Amino acid sequence: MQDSFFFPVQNSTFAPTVDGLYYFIFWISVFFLVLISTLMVIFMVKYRRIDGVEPEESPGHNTLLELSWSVLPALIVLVIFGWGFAGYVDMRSPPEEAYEINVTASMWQWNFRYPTGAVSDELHVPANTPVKLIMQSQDVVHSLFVPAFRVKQDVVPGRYTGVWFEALESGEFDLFCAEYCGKQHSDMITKVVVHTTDPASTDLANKPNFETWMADAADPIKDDEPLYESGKRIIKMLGCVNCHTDDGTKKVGPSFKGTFGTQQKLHNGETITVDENYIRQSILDPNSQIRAGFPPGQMSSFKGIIKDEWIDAVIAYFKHLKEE
Ligand code: HEC
Ligand SMILES: [Cu+2]
Repeated sequence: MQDSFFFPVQNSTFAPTVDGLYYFIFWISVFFLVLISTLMVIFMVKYRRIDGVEPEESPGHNTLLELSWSVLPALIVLVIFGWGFAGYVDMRSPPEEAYEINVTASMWQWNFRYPTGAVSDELHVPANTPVKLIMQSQDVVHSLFVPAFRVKQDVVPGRYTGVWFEALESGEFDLFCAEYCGKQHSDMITKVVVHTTDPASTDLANKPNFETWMADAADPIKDDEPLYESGKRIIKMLGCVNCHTDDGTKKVGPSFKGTFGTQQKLHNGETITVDENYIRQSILDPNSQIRAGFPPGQMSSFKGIIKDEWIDAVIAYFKHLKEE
């Protein structure tokens, strides 16, 4: 698998069709650009006006030539249409047995939810398996774009949109938001991790196979460790760490370190205590209580994404950070 001059690696079953059609159009354009420009220059020189030479009478028209320069381009355009339409229909028709993943886009993050209950902020998919994404937006129009798969689809508030693909080889690939969605639009870059499905193997990128990853992600609360460790895993898994730190430094949002039990000022002048309920509400309805000094509307709700037990674990982690 190699990237080419125009394209990143081809890592989905769509990629050869998309690239093939692109190159077809590209080389036809190059051919006509050269043909037409060259003829133009030749004719300009050959038929230039020369003093004392009278223009010859026009020979009339050439039926064969005129028919062919109308019919040939029409045929080429039809080929392009047929090729593109077949590819489009294929891309719009996910196989029935496709593995379904729910996608939520919001300003400015992705959340991926799997049939097992697992949640992640990077997209994890099995190799050589059709995968269908069922996508919705919590706020504005976003667009999911995976260059290596050659798929791009808008994610719109108030309705589901879908896209499907079948990844070929395991590895990590870029996933972008391709619709300008506000100030931190560029934060919506994340990864697609393609896992092998071979239970006996960990692949080149040294990632666990899909089932192993899934088993771990579906149940982030491990019985054999303190609850706060699970909380730490969960804030990574959900991408909270893109905006919050646990070392006291301020990022997009306040650091989690040392805030539990303290009194803090809100945007509206009120003073609150950072306790279990405040944390829970901040996660489920972040805009109901905005910390003074932080812009509202940055964090989107994790309602329906985070589970109650996971919130417990996150709270345990807040308490642990207080003691540390
Ligand atoms: C896109 C950035 C972003 C992400 C992702 C994000 N937050 Fe926030 N968060 C903020 C901002 C900004 C604030 C401060 C404004 C406010 O209170 O809404 C905040 C406030 C909070 C607060 C209140 C903290 C305090 O000291 O007042 C908690 C608790 C919190 N977030 C938890 C989480 C958890 C848990 C996650 C992951 C499940 C998460 N956040 C993901 C940006 C983010
Ligand atoms: Cu976006």
